[in-house]
Amino acid sequence: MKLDDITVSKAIIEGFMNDFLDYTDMDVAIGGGGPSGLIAGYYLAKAGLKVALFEKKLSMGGGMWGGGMMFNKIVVQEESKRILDELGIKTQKYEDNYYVVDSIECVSTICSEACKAGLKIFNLMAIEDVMIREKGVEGVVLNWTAVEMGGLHVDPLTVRAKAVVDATGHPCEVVKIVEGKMEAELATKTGKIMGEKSMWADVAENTILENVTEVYPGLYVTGMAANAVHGSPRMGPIFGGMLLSGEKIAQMLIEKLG
Ligand code: 48F
Repeated sequence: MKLDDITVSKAIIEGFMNDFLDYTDMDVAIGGGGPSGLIAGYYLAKAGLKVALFEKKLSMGGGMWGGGMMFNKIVVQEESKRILDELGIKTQKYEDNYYVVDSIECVSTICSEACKAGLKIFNLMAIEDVMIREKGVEGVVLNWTAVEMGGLHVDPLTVRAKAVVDATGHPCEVVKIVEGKMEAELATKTGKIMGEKSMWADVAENTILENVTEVYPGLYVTGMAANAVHGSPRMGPIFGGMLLSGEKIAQMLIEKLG
């Protein structure tokens, strides 16, 4: 078959533009493609909601690829193992309640299953602002990561969503944007971002599910962002809370949005 480079270009441009246009309006916009954002996207898409995930880096997976201190294994506890079983990810029992998982298999499979379920992923794009209207947060403002990296003065574009999920991990970037711009208080004990506390897996993993909340009308937190916003500890390379909090935010939004 004779190949034409221009046809290759046109196929890519048209394919991307069709997707991007389609997702100027959606049910749920997720910021961050770490484990919590991907799991949230998987369950939301599986339930038939129109959901896109915006990840500022080239690849999905956030802090999961690197395991613990670059040993590419992660640990999950019994309570979350069923999610990995559902996705067909191998777990190896260590002792008691602990299972060891290959972080590469884990990230790549979650990502693949989420895409197959219907999650639309846009990588290399960052949420740099939010659209706030009468009801609260009603969309996100996007720009290419390269614009920020290059220090270029380029205006962003806005897309509409019925709900926005901050899954940006430790920096809780989307909530930080809202906190910085609004006089209204966040739905936390102090009305502000409380900040994550020092590593304590037991407390962190046991408080994360109650931290999965709507922190401002239309804006929800999951994953490490939930613990950072509500002032709970970090947990390091144990990932059950990330999986379960992704599942929980999906359940909340499926119930709310139908
Ligand atoms: O940090 P990350 O993996 O978040 P998570 O899902 O999981 C946390 C764990 O990895 C680990 C932990 C677990 O035990 O403590 O740290 O809560 O993934 C967050 C993703 O969000 C992206 C970032 O590149 C990363 O891949 N991100 C951050 N800011 C933005 C963003 C932004 N403004 N727009 C889009 N993506």
